[in-house]
Amino acid sequence: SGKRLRVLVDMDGVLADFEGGFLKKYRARYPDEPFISLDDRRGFWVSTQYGELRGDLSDKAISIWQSKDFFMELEPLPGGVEAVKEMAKMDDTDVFICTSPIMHYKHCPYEKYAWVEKHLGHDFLEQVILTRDKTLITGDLLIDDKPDILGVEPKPAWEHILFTACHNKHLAISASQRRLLSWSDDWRAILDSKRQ
Ligand code: DGP
Repeated sequence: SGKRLRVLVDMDGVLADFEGGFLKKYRARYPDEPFISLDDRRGFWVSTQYGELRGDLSDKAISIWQSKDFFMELEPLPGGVEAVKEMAKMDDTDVFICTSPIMHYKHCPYEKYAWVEKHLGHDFLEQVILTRDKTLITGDLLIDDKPDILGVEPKPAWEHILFTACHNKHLAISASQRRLLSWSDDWRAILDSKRQ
């Protein structure tokens, strides 16, 4: 057996339903404004697409995830919490949650910890990495729904596994890039492919 496997798992769009939670709260707060169905979502940045729909909707979208209880109340995506718990119990495997908090810091960082405590347990707080630059974090795998993960490190240690989300499902990815279609997909085989 070789060295331990280190898996970095993103939170929003991978473990927590950011897109579903956003749309539900946007429609409740702005019932008379147009919205973008999850089927019509394109591009990682929600505010960009809302701004293209109508200029003033970008700020309305931003107001949703800047609100108290937004991150705390996100629903878990199907199978994610269970997969992470199983991963964490595997031999020679370290799993970390690697998530970028929004810069409006009043609620988001606190609520991300609270979400992990609620869904994965207090001890799992040891595994939380909050960073705006994931290229600095070393790992074998980064499971993330953002198509382009860039930062100051030009050659990150991890292989990025693109987790399928409403905003990226139509994207063509390069021949070398791998996807995880959902937590029902074979994440165990992806982990095994990186073991020595
Ligand atoms: P991560 O999933 O770890 O890369 O974090 C990205 C965060 O940004 C996540 O909380 C979702 C959020 N987000 C989504 N769309 C937008 C946007 O248009 N503007 C901003 N500021 N944040 C966004």
